[in-house]
Amino acid sequence: MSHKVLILNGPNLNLLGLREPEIYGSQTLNDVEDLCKKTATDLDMDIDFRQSNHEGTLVDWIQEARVSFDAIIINPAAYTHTSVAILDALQAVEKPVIEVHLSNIHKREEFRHTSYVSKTAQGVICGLGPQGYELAMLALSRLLSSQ
Ligand code: CA2
Repeated sequence: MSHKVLILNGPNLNLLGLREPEIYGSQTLNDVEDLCKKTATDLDMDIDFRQSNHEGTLVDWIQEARVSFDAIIINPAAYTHTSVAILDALQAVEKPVIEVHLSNIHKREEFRHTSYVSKTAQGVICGLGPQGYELAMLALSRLLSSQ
């Protein structure tokens, strides 16, 4: 049976490809979704790709994963560096989590070097652009198949 993976994107990622291409590249969030859908077909994975600008919505979606998904891939965007609520929700789910960032947060401002989400993530991928989502899906596919 194919594994069900929830892919979540945090605030302002809906602007991807439309602003700041020097940091985040020229691909839009729709392009990233298309890449994930293609990868899901290759891996026989069932994905649900979502974006919200609201912390509470992201928390609600993470809680949904407790019964409806096998794992989560999350780019929490700015909430990475601020949100104990998202960390608590991810810890409560007790499913594998992979954290993804398009940019290399460690090469950027000091405040981006800290991630609350990393405290609960199985793995963290950053700096590889949209390919990071693809690699996270591959890693989860292997992990879930070996469980
Ligand atoms: O590199 C990443 O993926 C980030 O999660 C992106 C966040 C940032 O706050 C994190 O530190 C690193 C920002 C997402 C906002 O994306 C935009 C895209 C285009 C234009 C403006 C914002």
